Amino acid sequence: MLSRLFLSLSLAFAAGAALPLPAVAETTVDAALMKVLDPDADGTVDLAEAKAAGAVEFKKLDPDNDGTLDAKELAGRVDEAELKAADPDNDGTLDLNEYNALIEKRFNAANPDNDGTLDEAELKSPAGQSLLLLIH
Ligand SMILES: [Ca+2]
Ligand SMILES: [Ca+2]
Ligand SMILES: [Ca+2]
Repeated sequence: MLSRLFLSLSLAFAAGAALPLPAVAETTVDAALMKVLDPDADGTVDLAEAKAAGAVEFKKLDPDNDGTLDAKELAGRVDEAELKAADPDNDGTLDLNEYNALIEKRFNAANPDNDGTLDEAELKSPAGQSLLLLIH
């Protein structure tokens, strides 16, 4: 009886894993998202598009409008070690230039074929999801 239950549970898990449902914290990469991130509608996101979207996101994350993002404002998107690495002037916050450099770093990590653009599959990869945290 127990093993039967276990078997049906395993089957349910296997079926669930086959569905193209994203995990909870992931950004869904769909037509609506691409419309925002891909204004030239060529089906991919290039670095300029990523930075443009990042500038919009930066503004959203900076409600006190002081031009920098601190650890609190970056919570859930940039962890402490990454913030340190992305903060060469060591003031504990990221300005837009530092934020852009971090976008570029994550963009390159998400672009293993090095073709200058991210397609939907690359945006869905873990590295792509990490970039989306900064630009959407
Ligand atoms: Ca594009
Ligand atoms: Ca800084
Ligand atoms: Ca690519």
